[in-house]
Amino acid sequence: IVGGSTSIYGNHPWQVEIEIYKRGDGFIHHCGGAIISPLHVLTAAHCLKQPALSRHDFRIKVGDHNLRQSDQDEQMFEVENFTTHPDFAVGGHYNNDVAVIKIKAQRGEGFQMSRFVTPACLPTSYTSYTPGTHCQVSGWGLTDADNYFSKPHVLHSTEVLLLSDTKCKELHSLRGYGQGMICAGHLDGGRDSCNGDSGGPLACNIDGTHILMGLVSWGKNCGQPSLPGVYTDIQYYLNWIKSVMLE
Ligand code: 4AZ
Repeated sequence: IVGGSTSIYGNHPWQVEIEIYKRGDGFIHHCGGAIISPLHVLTAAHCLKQPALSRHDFRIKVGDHNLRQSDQDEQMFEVENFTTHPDFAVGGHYNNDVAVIKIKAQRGEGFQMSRFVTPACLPTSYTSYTPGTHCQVSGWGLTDADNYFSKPHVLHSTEVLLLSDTKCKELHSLRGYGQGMICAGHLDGGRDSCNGDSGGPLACNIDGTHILMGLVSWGKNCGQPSLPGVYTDIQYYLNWIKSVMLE
């Protein structure tokens, strides 16, 4: 997250941390995600669908805040299976960048819900997409796009505004912006998601309720003027998400 601040403990209770196993390093931060049920996490397909990766390469943490310590409300799970969208293409533009992870229950139980671990509310087909809506994007991604070492230990968040589909198309015309995507940011730059935030939640204030409208997907650099971040449009994939959750 660039142009944001450290989040207040418990302010993003649907935030998930996805770790990946790296030989020599063990499990390290990989991506964000969002809790959508006691057993399911939503994330970006590009976080999971890479050659030679299986469910054993990932580990899921909820209630996490500081990656360098075991937080009071932290819970860790293995992955039972994950389903990437059938039309997501590795290597191409990030079309259909959505995936559902089912976690492996522990003693028959999934996430223990609390004030600090809470599922996100999904939009419905009636939720109206209004440009200018205030949203929060959160994650452990870079805080400085030009510095690969600017990886925070503590969860960061910032406010971004939903932009109209017309504006997103205009600004990302040649970069593959299209159906199933929304964009959010500030035309004068500054506040944005960045590398390492992928898959994480874009939670928007709609009539006073936080609704998971997007997942961090891609962008051109981070926080640059007229280059808003691009997010997977959750509303567009509702039917697919619900069908996978019923499997
Ligand atoms: C990335 O590399 C990335 N500013 C994620 C989000 C954005 C740019 C890049 C959006 O994962």
